[in-house]
Amino acid sequence: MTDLRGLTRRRVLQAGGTVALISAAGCDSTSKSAKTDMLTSAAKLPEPFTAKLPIPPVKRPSRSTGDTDHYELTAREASMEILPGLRTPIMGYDGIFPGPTIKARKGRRTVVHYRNQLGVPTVMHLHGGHTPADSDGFPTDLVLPVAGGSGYADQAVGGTTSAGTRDYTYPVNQRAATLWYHDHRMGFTGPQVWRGLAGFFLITDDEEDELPLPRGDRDVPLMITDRAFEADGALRYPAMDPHLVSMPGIDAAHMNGAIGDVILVNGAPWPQLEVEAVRYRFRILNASNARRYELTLDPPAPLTQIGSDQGLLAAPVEHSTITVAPAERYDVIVDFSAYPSGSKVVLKNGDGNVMRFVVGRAATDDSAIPARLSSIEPLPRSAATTRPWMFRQGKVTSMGEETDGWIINGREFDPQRMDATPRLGDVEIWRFGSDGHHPVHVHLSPFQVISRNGGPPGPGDHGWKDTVDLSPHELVEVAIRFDDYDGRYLVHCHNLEHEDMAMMATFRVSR
Ligand SMILES: [Cu+2]
Repeated sequence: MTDLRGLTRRRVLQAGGTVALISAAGCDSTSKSAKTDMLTSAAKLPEPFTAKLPIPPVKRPSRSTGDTDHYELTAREASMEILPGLRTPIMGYDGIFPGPTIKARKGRRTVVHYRNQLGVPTVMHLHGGHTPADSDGFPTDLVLPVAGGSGYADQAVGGTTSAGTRDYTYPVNQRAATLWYHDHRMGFTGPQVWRGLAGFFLITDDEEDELPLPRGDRDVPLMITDRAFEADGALRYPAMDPHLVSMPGIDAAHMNGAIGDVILVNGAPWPQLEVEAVRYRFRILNASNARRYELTLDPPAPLTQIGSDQGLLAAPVEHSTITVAPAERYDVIVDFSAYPSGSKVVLKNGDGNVMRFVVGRAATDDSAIPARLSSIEPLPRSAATTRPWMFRQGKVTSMGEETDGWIINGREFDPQRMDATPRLGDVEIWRFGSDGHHPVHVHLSPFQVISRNGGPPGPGDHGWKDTVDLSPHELVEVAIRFDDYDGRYLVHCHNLEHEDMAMMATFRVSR
């Protein structure tokens, strides 16, 4: 990784506090095999299904003009009760986790006037947004802390700095979809999202409004994350630099990704939701740093998928299990009228719990799942340009020294290097290969999966996607069109610990 602030490892060691972590991890050149030990909590954990499912508040615009909605959003420190009787310090958009939900309408511009009241640089990225480059949140386009941020200016390698505030402009010229916004600071995205910097950004449009899908209280966003907690309620994350000042990364034992032993939905541990015996729409987002989920209902019922990362599918797809990799979204309908009143239905992750639904009385339900949801224009399956992107473990440079990390096409992230230069308006075929589990995310443009390991796309590959899950030694081909905006964007692994240890690459769309 590019040196941050020119600090050497020795100077960080002299700074104290992080010595044990570094000597136990960063200097351990024998750790050939990347493994992830689950982070276990020291805090007393609640019984499952004792918390009520929170619904993140919907943010109100500070003002709306003819075609634009303006929002004021502040990242700041706060504390919240996640585990009963304990306070957890967080970094939160508007001081809450998840951050407030922003609801946007296709065709109406959204401007977020963002303010960074934290003590460290941040970068806001709208995941899944079709966004001009200067508002996309490139990892070194840093929003410095409002107070005393100048010391971080030299971390903006190949990027820009904003002193305390920055306006992000989203044209929202895209179809209805479940997007989310989160931090994207180079080298520190993992710990800063872990501490709470993530929220929903929901786009609606006329096409979706015309469908008889469940709405109102029966349209429920579910942000699933895993975390671990110290005895005092603080979040446990073994960052190389616990103050997130200069040395990026996580200790070597967790370089495969931070996995916690507590599953949170909308910020609450294994919560419960009382539902009526009708159809519900759940917008499932895996906002975890590294954990993938195998979701089923117990007792069994179908999870009828109506949408993916980038909105409605052409037609519904019934699943008994869905595999959701980090940053992926699954929009599903569950019909609770299939269960007797009083049933307790658990959303399981393999053998583990995620949350529980308690089915109440029958109620009027005028919703339906149309056989045809949307029309999806297929992108051409052949294109002039095919690009390979190989994701694997490899040596990277951190603070001037070689260490284990994650690389793409044999190289670590360099924000000043262009790794690909697609032409505006072109369709290209991108071929993603992997040595392990890597959820691959492309900024700017949605894509269509056209093959998996030479065969047809997988059960989770339908529709327009922006993140695709690769299992070990897989090869996935996608077709992608670079529309509307030129400039510099990212392709990267959305396992946040991989991302922080250099598994990103840059492409520039040119006219
Ligand atoms: Cu990865």
